[in-house]
Amino acid sequence: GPQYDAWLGYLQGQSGVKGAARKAAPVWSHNVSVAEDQEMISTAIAELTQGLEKLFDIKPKVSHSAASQASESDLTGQEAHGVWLGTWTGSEAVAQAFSDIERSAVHDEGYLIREDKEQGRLFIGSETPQGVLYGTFHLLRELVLDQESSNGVHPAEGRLSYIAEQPVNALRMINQWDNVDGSIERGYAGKSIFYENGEFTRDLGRIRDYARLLASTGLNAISINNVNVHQCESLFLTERFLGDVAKVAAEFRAYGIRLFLSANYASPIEIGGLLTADPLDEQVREWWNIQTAKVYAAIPDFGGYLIKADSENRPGPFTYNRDHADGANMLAEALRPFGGLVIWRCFVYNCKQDWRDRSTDRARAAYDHFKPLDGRFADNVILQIKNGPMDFQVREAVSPLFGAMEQTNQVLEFQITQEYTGQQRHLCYLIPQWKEVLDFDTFAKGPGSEIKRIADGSLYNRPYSGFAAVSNIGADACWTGHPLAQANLYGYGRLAWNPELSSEEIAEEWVRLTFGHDEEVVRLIYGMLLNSLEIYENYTAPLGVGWMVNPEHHYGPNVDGYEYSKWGTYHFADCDGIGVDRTVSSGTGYTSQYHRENAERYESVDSCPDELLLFFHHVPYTHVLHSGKTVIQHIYDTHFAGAEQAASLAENWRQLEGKIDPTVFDKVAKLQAGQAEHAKEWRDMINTYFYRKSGIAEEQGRTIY
Ligand code: BDP
Repeated sequence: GPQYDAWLGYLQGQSGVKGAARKAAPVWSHNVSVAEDQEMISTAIAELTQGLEKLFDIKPKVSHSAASQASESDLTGQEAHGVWLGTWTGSEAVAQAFSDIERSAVHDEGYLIREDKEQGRLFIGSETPQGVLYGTFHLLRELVLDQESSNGVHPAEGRLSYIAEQPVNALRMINQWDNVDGSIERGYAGKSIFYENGEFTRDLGRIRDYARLLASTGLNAISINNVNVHQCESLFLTERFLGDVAKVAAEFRAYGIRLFLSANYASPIEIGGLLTADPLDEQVREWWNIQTAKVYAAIPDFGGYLIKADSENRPGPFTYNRDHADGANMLAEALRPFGGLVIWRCFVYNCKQDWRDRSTDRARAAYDHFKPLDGRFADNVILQIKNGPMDFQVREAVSPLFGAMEQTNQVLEFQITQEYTGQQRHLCYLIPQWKEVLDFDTFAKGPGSEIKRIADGSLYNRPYSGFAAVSNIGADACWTGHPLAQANLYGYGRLAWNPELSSEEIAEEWVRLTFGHDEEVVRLIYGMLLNSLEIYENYTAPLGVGWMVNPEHHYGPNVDGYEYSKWGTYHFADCDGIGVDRTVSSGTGYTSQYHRENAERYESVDSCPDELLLFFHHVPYTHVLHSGKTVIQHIYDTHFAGAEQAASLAENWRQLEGKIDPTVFDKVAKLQAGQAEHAKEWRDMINTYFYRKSGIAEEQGRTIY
């Protein structure tokens, strides 16, 4: 169906009829020439022919020739129209289509595309087969977008003539939180596509289809099991499952995606029969060396281990009075001979500790744990840091660890799965949130030290860096539960490739690729996406304070759900005021974890931005925001507005009836109606709670309880 193909539907729409392109097929599209016999190049050819066929209803002729033959003489012959694709060393014809200067502008996964309209030729070239594959997906994307020529955004002429692309981030990874029993931690799109009932799936085709989607957005790495690794998944490192893991790795390899595994820190005990997992114990180190060698014997290009240790009841080096560097470096040593990486998560805090004093502010935890270790991690260790210090809230401050560790490799972790942002039942386009994080200036090396420059490794010139994110897909027919939640997966990949893309560009691309070019459809869905984050924020936890969700499953309003628990996620509302005092002068001192410019801005209630006020300060309900409203009136207003806006999202969608695939229409219509209802529940719970706490009436006399 149309939603299964996601953004790779090539305008086939609901009928699945080929050849929906309005423009004639370009002359070059009838022939494809290739000189290399390489798996990813074969993938590129298969994608190209399939895409051209779907879009133009033509069957391109593919000719394979030896590298030496596909040279200038070929190009001057009669059949000189066509696409040539290949690497600089593998295809002379491709290499010759670009100048030395042009070729030297891209490396590794970067690529060049040149369309020679006069001669009817098109070239896709790269240093690597992977680059050729990315170039091919780029070409196909442009061809689909190019079918729309009426507006100025995508001018018909010259759109293709010359393209040079280089990914900004080297590691562009996705994390599955799938368990071998077939469930997915924080999965809102059905069961796992990887596992069923304790075994690997036999449906490798679905995994391959997922690999296509990921590669088409430029992603190049995946970890295939939950960061909370239980004993059954620890066995992935052993003969019991390694053959299965290797088969999955092969599917991803064809699309240039490197496979990683989440590993259990206590594996030497759990599956190795040792009595300790002490990272400095010789036997333990040897166990990891041997086990890792076995993994590489099965999967020579294995990426490495993703580790959650000493966090939320997971084992780790603390048990042995060792620190995270000891733990990570032990694994780094086992992986180094094979070029593997340790990706060590910084989501570390004490989840069994109530609020005692400033030191127990959960927001402080990652920095307090890891900052002192800067410089101690092996060079093939990368720390994976969540975008914020708490946990993927709709609004929170950015993690102060970015910009705090000059001598440590870091990747930025986002959550595509909407754990705290409506669980793929509410519409919440997350790209604008991620953009704010990426554009945040840490001032680590003076102005211009944005998080995107730490994530891409350039600020500190780090050898490894990039993006990771928790996937939002499952066995659901449309992959993502809510069909429009596909935009978050697509956007994540595009942003990981190039963080300079705007939320608007990504949204428009996604809508056009997925739904075609009907201007009414594009305008409506685009608008819905771009407003959705603000709407969601309006009717949920106010002013950056976060949480207020039901414990455990995290769906739906519950203002005090976490208020008296040990998890460290508090709003401190009483009859006088609300918010967490994280200042140095009177609070937890968290603000001091930022560089001076930000520390000062957040420390003072006067300069703290409204949207984060309650993240940093405890204020009376009558405190006046920069907006001119009191905190309490802001809470009332945003919640009334948010519920109305959620209703209008549903209203907007209904206007699309008859204009898009009926199955998709119905599915989203139901979800949006549900969101509108649920938003009212949020509004009423939160407004009533704060009205009762504060006793302050709503200015306009609207009904609160
Ligand atoms: C939280 C989730 C939990 C994850 C944890 C993590 O609630 O299920 O295991 O993050 O990232 O958001 O490790």
